[in-house]
Amino acid sequence: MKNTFVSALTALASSSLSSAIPLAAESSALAARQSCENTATSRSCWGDYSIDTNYYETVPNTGVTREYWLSIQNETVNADGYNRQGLTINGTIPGPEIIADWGDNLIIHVTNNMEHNGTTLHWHGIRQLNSVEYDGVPGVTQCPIAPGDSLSYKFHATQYGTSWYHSHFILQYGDGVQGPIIINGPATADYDEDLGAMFLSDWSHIPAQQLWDSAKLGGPPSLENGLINGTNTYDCSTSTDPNCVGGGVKNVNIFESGKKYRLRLVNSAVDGHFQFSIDGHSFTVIANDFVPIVPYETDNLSISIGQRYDIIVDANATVGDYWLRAGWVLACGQNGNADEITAIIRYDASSTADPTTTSAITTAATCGDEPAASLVPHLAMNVEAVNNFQQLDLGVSFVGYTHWLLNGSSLLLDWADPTTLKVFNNESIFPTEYNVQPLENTSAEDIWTYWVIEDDTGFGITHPLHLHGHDFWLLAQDTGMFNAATVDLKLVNPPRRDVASLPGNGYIVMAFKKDNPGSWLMHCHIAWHASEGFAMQFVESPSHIADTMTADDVSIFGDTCATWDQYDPLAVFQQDDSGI
Ligand SMILES: *[C@@H]1O[C@H](CO)[C@@H](O)[C@H](O)[C@H]1NC(C)=O
Ligand SMILES: *[C@@H]1O[C@H](CO)[C@@H](O)[C@H](O)[C@H]1NC(C)=O
Ligand SMILES: *[C@@H]1O[C@H](CO)[C@@H](O)[C@H](O)[C@H]1NC(C)=O
Ligand SMILES: *[C@@H]1O[C@H](CO)[C@@H](O)[C@H](O)[C@H]1NC(C)=O
Ligand SMILES: *[C@@H]1O[C@H](CO)[C@@H](O)[C@H](O)[C@H]1NC(C)=O
Ligand SMILES: *[C@@H]1O[C@H](CO)[C@@H](O)[C@H](O)[C@H]1NC(C)=O
Ligand SMILES: *[C@@H]1O[C@H](CO)[C@@H](O)[C@H](O)[C@H]1NC(C)=O
Ligand SMILES: *[C@@H]1O[C@H](CO)[C@@H](O)[C@H](O)[C@H]1NC(C)=O
Ligand SMILES: *[C@@H]1O[C@H](CO)[C@@H](O)[C@H](O)[C@H]1NC(C)=O
Ligand SMILES: [Cu+2]
Repeated sequence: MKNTFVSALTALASSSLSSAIPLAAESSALAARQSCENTATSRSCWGDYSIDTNYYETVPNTGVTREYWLSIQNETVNADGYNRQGLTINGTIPGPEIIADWGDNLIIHVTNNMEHNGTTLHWHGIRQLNSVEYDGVPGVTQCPIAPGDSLSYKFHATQYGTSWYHSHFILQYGDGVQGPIIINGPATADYDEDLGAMFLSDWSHIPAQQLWDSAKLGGPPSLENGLINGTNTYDCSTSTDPNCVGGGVKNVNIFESGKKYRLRLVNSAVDGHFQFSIDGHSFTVIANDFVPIVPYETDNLSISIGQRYDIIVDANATVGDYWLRAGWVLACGQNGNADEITAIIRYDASSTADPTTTSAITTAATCGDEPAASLVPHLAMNVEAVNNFQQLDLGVSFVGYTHWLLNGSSLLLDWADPTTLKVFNNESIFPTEYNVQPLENTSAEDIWTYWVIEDDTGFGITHPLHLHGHDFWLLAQDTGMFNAATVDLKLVNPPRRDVASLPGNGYIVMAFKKDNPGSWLMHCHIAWHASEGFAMQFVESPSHIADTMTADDVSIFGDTCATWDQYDPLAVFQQDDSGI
């Protein structure tokens, strides 16, 4: 296998690929627009661009390159007063904030400083337009980064807003390999201050990887706690466990009366579905995932794993201390500290009092997403009438352990032979367990593709589905069986995003544009389910993938595989999950 890919890569590298496909840059129409500065009272502005710019076609070219160095390491962590072995990025959970402006180039140098695991980083929601080799999925877009090796991920920030990066290798993100990525850009409503990303997650006292052997035999395990931006308290007062040392703290943010604060919410859990709220405050929602939306007001927000919501909170309550809640929705899973996954908002920085709990909202009884009617993209885009649905039914089988099936097949990848490499080798028939759906456009007009995912398991579990490489248009999302004759499709400016929930015993209909050559994963973002094979990949315009890579990209890709191949035979631990 090694020989084949080396020759394939040599062939590619020498085929005079001098430059990648250029990104859409300034259009002359926009040059005519009057430049307008982004300030607290003009957040829709962005220089020569604005909130009205069609960011799928037009992206600023700032010429700025932002470089970051990240180290993935294995160490004892204490997020909530309990000592355990964890995996961090530069020593923290969440990892360092990666921040850039819309249109910047990013170069992120990732070093695997773990002793016994490969790794990758996936930039969740980033389209990776014409840069599939930096999407960070082992066995799909790259070989894993071997212990001691480094990989420099390079991509252009074609979108703006809030997201997270995380390992896509086994269950590593559940053990801490996750961090915020923020791309500054215009917004659909004004605010004074940006408080940055706020991660909502669940947290285990036993490493997720140690739970895997039992977790895979049944439903997701109940983890001990949840964290807000990497921190929480945990009651060790009656514990005799020597690792329960106590001293965990709540995340605290200070509000100044009269100001408006932007918060960037990210659900980075392995199993948790959150209903976010702040006692005594309503707030305005301005973006879902990387898509700015028409602002709407609410006092609670349902956030599925992988989803992001940007909100603006008006500091207009009576001066005091308030709980901010990542309300655990019990209908979707269990947690040992479900009622106390909280943070604190204070109007007086010197206060140390615990908030009173009088104004808590009632926790939702169901796991669904925000209603589609609330999620109206600001940049309105319609979908062409549907002419051809393709359907994938979700099933389950128990062969040794739980395997989720899409159209009868559970994902199983060979890390050393990623899909992209197979494409370079001109293979057009993929192993069944790679769960490949080919996507080709026959003409420039043949751009849309339509997919139905239907839950036929009878389990009634809601699954957050995440698509790589694209935003999708959410045409329908309902319980019951899909029926093409009767389904009520929303074709006029439907919600557009990169994660949506497949309702238990229901279906989802999505459309997206075949405009990005690559191998793109679609998977359930419940980490246990992804490890249990609930995933497939679209291999889109494979004959154009090589055109998107420079000779440099090709040789970097080859180096990562070559180093992994040298490591693999010595691996202490063998692959024991789907690979993602
Ligand atoms: C794949 O096909 C292309 C175009 O036909 C050719 O140039 C290239 O050498 C082939 N690569 C391999 C590894 O066979
Ligand atoms: C992460 O740690 C490395 C050293 O391991 C350091 O060079 C780098 O600056 C750190 N990165 C950030 C973003 O703090
Ligand atoms: C982390 O360190 C522990 C303790 O030394 C070790 O057992 C484990 O294999 C290490 N994990 C990785 C991923 O290197
Ligand atoms: C990763 O490391 C953990 C120990 O931390 C081990 O249990 C697991 O089997 C390793 N997995 C792989 C695929 O290396
Ligand atoms: C959360 O942590 C990140 C660093 O990972 C920091 O940039 C951000 O400001 C914090 N957000 C809040 C709301 O505390
Ligand atoms: C605070 O602001 C929200 C808008 O975010 C508004 O709905 C609410 O009525 C205001 N509350 C008070 C007490 O002014
Ligand atoms: C949550 O917000 C929605 C509106 O977005 C509202 O209809 C519902 O009553 C709220 N739920 C609770 C428990 O407050
Ligand atoms: C599902 O599997 C069947 C039988 O293997 C096959 O005929 C069909 O094309 C598959 N459907 C899709 C959308 O891949
Ligand atoms: C497929 O669509 C792209 C636009 O995304 C276009 O450039 C390309 O020519 C189309 N392919 C064919 C075969 O028409
Ligand atoms: Cu799932």
